[in-house]
Amino acid sequence: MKKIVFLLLAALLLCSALPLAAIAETAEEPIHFSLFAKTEVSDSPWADSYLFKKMEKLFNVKFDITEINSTVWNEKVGVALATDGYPDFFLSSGGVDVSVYGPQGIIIDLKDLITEETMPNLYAMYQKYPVAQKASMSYDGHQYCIYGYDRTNTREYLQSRFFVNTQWIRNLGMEEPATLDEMYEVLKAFKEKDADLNGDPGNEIPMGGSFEYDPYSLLTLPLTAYGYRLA
Ligand SMILES: [Ca+2]
Repeated sequence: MKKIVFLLLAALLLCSALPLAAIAETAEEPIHFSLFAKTEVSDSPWADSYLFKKMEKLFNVKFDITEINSTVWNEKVGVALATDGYPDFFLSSGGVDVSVYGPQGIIIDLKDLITEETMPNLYAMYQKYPVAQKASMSYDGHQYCIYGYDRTNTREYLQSRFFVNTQWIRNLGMEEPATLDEMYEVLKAFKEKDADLNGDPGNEIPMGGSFEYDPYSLLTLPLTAYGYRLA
């Protein structure tokens, strides 16, 4: 039975350069790997991506990519798995039920294959962030996929954010607010005092935004202080 591996894009970057580099030194013709990639209508071709071009050049491999739209992904993958017409890899986020196809032996267990020798970069990442490997483990204790691990602060995902005029704060002899209460006092001072020092205490608008569109809403912004996430 043909064996396949299910993995994510980010994980591809983490795979070891050493074994494949060794291949690149000895093989004249590139080794082909077939790949099903889950796509959205707005996606540009995977084959044109920097990532795949970089890997093909570095490791003398060629990815034969079949792009499958997310709307028909489950159907196409289901048929492929039922007919042995599946590729070497799947590239998607949770698009294949590894808990079903793993125990059947269709998707191979990577746990013992990820070693310091075979995949030093991924191995080192797992040593540093064990949760990254735990998140990729199946309920049966095997690892049928490699999930990416993004440690970006969720606040950095915000589409929009508010800014405060620190010059006005300095003009009023105040400190930059670190709490909602302090924020309230600063905005109140902006409203009541001459923050821009033009002699008119009534021309400042303390805060601007919208009440209609969530990411810019003045109502939801303070909620981020309590963990509410603006997407
Ligand atoms: Ca003023």
